[in-house]
Amino acid sequence: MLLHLTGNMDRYNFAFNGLTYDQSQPVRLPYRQRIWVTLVHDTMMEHPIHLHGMFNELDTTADHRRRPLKHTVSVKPGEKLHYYLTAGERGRWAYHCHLLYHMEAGMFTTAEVA
Ligand SMILES: [Cu+2]
Repeated sequence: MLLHLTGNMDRYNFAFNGLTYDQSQPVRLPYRQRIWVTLVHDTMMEHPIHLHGMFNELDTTADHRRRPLKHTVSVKPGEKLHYYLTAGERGRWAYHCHLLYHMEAGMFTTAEVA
C-alpha cells in the first residue's frame, strides 16, 4: 500500500494521496493481512502519522532483523519509509497526522479493517 503525504504550503493544506478527509474514501485493509506500507513524504513539514488500533513494524535497520513497533511514525520532508502493518483489529480507525493543525488542514483519513 502506498500512502503519499501531500500538501500545499501556499494554501496551507495537507492530505493523503492528494485527498483531504472530505474527499477521501477509507483505506481498505483486509482483516489479519500483513501489509507492506510505503510512506512517501512530499511536503515541507515533518508529519507524525498515527494509525489508531494497530502497531506499525518499522523497517529501519540494514539487516531488517529489528523492527520497532510504533503507533505513530514520524516522517521527515523528502523521506520515504517502509513498514509492515498487520490489520488485526476489525472496524474503522482514524489514520492521521498527529499535529492537530495538519489534521484540521486535511491530513486525516480512516482505515477500514474487514
Ligand atoms: Cu503533519
